[in-house]
Amino acid sequence: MNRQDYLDRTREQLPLSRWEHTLRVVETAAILAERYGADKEKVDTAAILHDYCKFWTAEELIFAIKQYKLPQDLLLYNQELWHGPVASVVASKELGVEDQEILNAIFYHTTGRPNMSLVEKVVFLADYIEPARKFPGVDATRLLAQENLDDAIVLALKQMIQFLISSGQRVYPITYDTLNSMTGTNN
Ligand code: DGI
Ligand code: FE
Ligand code: FE
Ligand code: FE
Repeated sequence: MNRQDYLDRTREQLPLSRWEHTLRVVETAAILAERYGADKEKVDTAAILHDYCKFWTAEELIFAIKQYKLPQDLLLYNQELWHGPVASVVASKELGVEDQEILNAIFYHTTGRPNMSLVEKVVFLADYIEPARKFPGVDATRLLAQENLDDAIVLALKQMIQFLISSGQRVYPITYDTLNSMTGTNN
């Protein structure tokens, strides 16, 4: 499959508003890739496909998590965490994506993970700061994203975790692990 196939297939999966989000993530990710020297083609493919399964039903996502033997603990956390790992497997099995860095960027786009590659970091941050995102702290994150990729990701993770805690939601451990891995020990 070529780029146009990825775009066409993704558009078929998504309502218009989510498709437009995807296009904004593609654009934002391209700017970050340019700034930080990430592989543009990998970033582009991962950004196009990152929310491929966002509108699958909970039943479909649960079925896929079991069938493909994805981490079963995902099922104990927010449903928002399910679409990335499932999209990564679908990209591999149905869309012919073979590159592990692209597949990881899709898999971990919601949670992040310790030791993300440059491609993963760019997709993670682009998803958080694309121009239509409107939550407290997003502008500060956008500004930092122009200066330092890791600092911007750390701020994004802190804000995400604070939001989850303040709204009474569980935080998936990998999200904490990612923040810890990017924070000094202070001793
Ligand atoms: O799919 P998108 O809306 O574009 O963005 P996303 O895949 O990054 O999903 C973000 C949502 O996931 C956000 O509303 C917070 C929610 N979420 C729930 N539990 C967790 C979580 N995000 C992280 N990073 N970690 C969690 O444990
Ligand atoms: Fe997503
Ligand atoms: Fe995200
Ligand atoms: Fe997204």
